[in-house]
Amino acid sequence: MSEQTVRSRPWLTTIFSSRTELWQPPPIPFEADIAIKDGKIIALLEDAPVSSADEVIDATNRLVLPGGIEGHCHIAEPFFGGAKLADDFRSGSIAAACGGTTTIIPFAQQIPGMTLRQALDDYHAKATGEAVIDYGFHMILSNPDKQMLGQELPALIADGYTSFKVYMTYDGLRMEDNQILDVLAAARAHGAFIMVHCENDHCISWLAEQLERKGDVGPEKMGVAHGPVAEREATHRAISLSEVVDTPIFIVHVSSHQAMEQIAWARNRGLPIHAETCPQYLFLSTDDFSRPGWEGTKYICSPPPRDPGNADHLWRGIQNGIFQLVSSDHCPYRMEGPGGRIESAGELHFHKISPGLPGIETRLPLMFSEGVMKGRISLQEFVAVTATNAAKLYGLHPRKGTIAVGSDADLVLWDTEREVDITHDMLHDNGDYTPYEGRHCTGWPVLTMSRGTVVWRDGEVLGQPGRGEFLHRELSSAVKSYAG
Ligand code: DUC
Ligand code: ZN
Ligand code: ZN
Repeated sequence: MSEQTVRSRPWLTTIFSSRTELWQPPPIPFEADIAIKDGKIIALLEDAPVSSADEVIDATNRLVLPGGIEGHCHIAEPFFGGAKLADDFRSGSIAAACGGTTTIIPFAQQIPGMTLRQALDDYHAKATGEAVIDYGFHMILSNPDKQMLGQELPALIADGYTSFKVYMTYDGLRMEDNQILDVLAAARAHGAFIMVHCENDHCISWLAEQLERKGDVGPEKMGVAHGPVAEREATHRAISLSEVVDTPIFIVHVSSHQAMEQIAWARNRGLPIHAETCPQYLFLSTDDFSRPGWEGTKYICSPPPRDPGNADHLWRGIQNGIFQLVSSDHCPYRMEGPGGRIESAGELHFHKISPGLPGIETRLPLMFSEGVMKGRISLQEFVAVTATNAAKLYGLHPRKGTIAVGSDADLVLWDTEREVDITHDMLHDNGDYTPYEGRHCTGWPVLTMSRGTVVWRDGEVLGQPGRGEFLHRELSSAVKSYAG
């Protein structure tokens, strides 16, 4: 039994009521002390009796916010192209915690031939004893047969795995429209929330072939083969499939304003379409591909960053509520060494480079600095798109994503005045670069607490591997509210 108080008076503490529903304006920030017992918040007090606490954490001059929830990250997956993913659950969860994130929901990828349960067992074995913060899993579906959709899927939902991802591209993972319809019908029947990677596979492979014939395969051609039209078309198709079945979906990593416009169109028609964008589409652009040699390949992900100017549209999408989340799509590699991107690609060819960028630790600081500090979004919007909405959409609210009595004490203290130039040396993932090298941030998380335990403080990692717990998740708020 332990009792703690985060004493922030007379400084700012942000409280979000556990009754706040998605997209309602969140309450205003106010000052309070936060009393914590056994990892839970037990009181929000004007003046806590600090003498009775085992530990008092001084939050003077700090902003106290709910810990971030990372709803889109790739950790310890077996493959993505030829290179090896750099992070396991220890390094990935430590990097997340150091960047102010207290919950991660990575993907568990079903290798063809495996049952969903076998795939999950595999990921549990990888996470157990390693994760320093709490975690859940979204399951990637690749083989939607009757047995899986009729029996495995409902059993998994009952066990707390309530969100599933399908791909419209990538050999070995891609589903045809009829298969996606089957998945959506099963989701509707059993309450699953389906996340969709929207890119038109045929457009991509056709365009890539044209470029290859001409030998025009530099990193910048990623943006041509995976052009906005391929994303826009697939986004519209996913929306249509959702409409046919009449069930909510979540569109992951929206990169282009063209795809965003499809989502805005759908939402204006009252369709239950939810979506995220990612820092790489807000802070990087096609210009980054023209960096010399292998440098340009550091920005290859799928879908890729778009033209300069596209990001302004996406910011408006965040401001207007078209996007409910900003997630990292953390997919870390090493450039150098065995299993690295250079060795596995063998040549500078946009389609031989394993797609993906690291970003689990920089997501919150970049969004805080460029979003809140530059006045693009309010503090409440920042918390909503990085934590609260993820908790709701992924069935963790009000246990996570809020500072409220009864919620887990997953808190982050921010130094809003800290000036930081990002370098990979200061980060904690197991890759060997950051696409944000040299970028300046104002504001940085200086203490991260997970269920009352400080896991990151003033530059020191304190969380013990294995202390992170698996989270059984409820149905998505999107599914519950749509079912009425
Ligand atoms: N795109 C994905 O869909 N997943 C991982 C990395 C990437 O670039
Ligand atoms: Zn994807
Ligand atoms: Zn991804």
